[in-house]
Amino acid sequence: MTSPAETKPSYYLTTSISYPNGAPHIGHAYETIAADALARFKRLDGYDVRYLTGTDEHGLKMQQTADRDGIPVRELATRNARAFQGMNDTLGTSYDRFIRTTDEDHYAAVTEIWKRMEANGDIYLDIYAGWYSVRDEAFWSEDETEVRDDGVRYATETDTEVTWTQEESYFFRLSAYQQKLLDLYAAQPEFGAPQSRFNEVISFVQRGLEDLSVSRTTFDWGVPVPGNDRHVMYVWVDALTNYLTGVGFPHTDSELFRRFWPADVHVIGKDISRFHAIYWPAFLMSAGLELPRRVMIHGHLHNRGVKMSKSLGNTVAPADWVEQYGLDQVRFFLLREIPFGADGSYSHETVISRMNADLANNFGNLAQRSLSMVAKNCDGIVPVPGKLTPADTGILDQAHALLDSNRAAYERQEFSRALEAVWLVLGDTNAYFAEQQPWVLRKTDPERMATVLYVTLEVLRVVAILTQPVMPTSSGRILTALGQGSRDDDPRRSFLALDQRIEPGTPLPAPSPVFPKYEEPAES
Ligand code: ME8
Repeated sequence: MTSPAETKPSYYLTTSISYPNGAPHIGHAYETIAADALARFKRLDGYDVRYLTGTDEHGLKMQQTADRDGIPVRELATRNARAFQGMNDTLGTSYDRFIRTTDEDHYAAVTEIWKRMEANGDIYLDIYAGWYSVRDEAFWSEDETEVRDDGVRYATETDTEVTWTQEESYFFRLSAYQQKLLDLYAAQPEFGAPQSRFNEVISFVQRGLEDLSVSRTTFDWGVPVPGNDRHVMYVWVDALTNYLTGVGFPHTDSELFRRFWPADVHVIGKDISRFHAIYWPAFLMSAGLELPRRVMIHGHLHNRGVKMSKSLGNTVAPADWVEQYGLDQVRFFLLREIPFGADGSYSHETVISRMNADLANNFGNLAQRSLSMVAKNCDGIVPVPGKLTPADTGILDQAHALLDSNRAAYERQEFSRALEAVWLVLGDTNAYFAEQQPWVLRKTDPERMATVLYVTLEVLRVVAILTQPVMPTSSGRILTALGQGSRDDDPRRSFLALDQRIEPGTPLPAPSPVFPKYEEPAES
């Protein structure tokens, strides 16, 4: 017998895995919320979704933080991995596995990919000498570094200190993959996105690729190289392979692997695009594995336009924001305010402006006004509409066209566009409501009032269904207020509910506001 999951198309998405060398900040939350919204959208749209997130626990940076704090590195990793799990709980994310690179099955996966790359002739032993940045966990060539006024040499691109490092190292023959990667980019123009960030990757590859140092001997906090445990693997070989571990690799004949590999999308930040769009496909080609379909590169968040840093004290803890503004408000703000591929800025003012204008006024107020009128004037039951006018059908058609435009936007991870389209319809519905004046019709033409209220409730239903991926709780509450969800076709489970319309005669609970206006706390 086939289970329902097997009849659905599969969809596998991942976030990057964060370094647990400190507490999560709002930038981490941003990536997580975006991936979660995508996972939820795809589930509602009928996919069997697997959503992976986790922590990247090995490497020199972790070791050095632990040494500085005077605690064993494993303890540091566990403590902060919990903090990242806690962030996911706070954000209400729907991941299927939280992977830690210290998990036992991950060692097996990393060992196997290494062996496959070695068997393919792509790994050799040599001496490495170069400028190493601990912060970036990467070597930079001389011309990618510069000595600044303080006499210290920095990696130009990342502003991190580099030191001259010389050691025996295994190398991956990345140079052999230049043409294969360019062929991949040409054959799969959607492999990297957005285009501007993908173009940077392509021109980097066009300039030529050097072989990559993929092992270290100066510390041992990592996965040992098979057959030579004086070396641990370069943390990026280890980290990237988490995406395979998450679907059961090395068990390539397992249900899980066959169902979900290759990944549909890796959601990552702009600083790690090279690792994902160059090294990762090269490793996979070498190991004879299929390539992910897409790498979606998001921008970074800045606090009032200023890069966040611990030393400036301008980082934001996700839990603080959730407490101050509310979870769905934070999720909505981040995805609506900033086009996903672009860098973006946030401030208290921009958050409350979105909360008050978009959520409280355009959505919450329309729901509260129309539902209160139904409670007062229609016995709390969805009214029977009369003959529809062009104004009615116009607004209903707009609302029902949103599924297609949202699908297209989510397919390209353009969350702000999806939400913008929904809010355009909400804006038009507010204008429709104001023009039709149902509170006047109540006396002059009650049947027409019933139709206007019916149309408004139906638009609200569509909007609530489509905004669930971003605001699961609040949109769910609007659906409850609209009497949705007691039947088999619960719109909380499937977009199929969009094929129908709200049913006249549905009893509605007494309405209560869902999106409060943000009020500044009184000064004490
Ligand atoms: O890079 N705004 O981990 P990480 C938005 N372990 N996103 C931000 C951000 C900001 N201000 N700051 C960081 C790593 N990020 C590796 C990944 S994947 C196999 C290994 C994003 O903890 C950053 O771009 O430094 C990355 O996508 C994620 O947070 C984790 O960063």
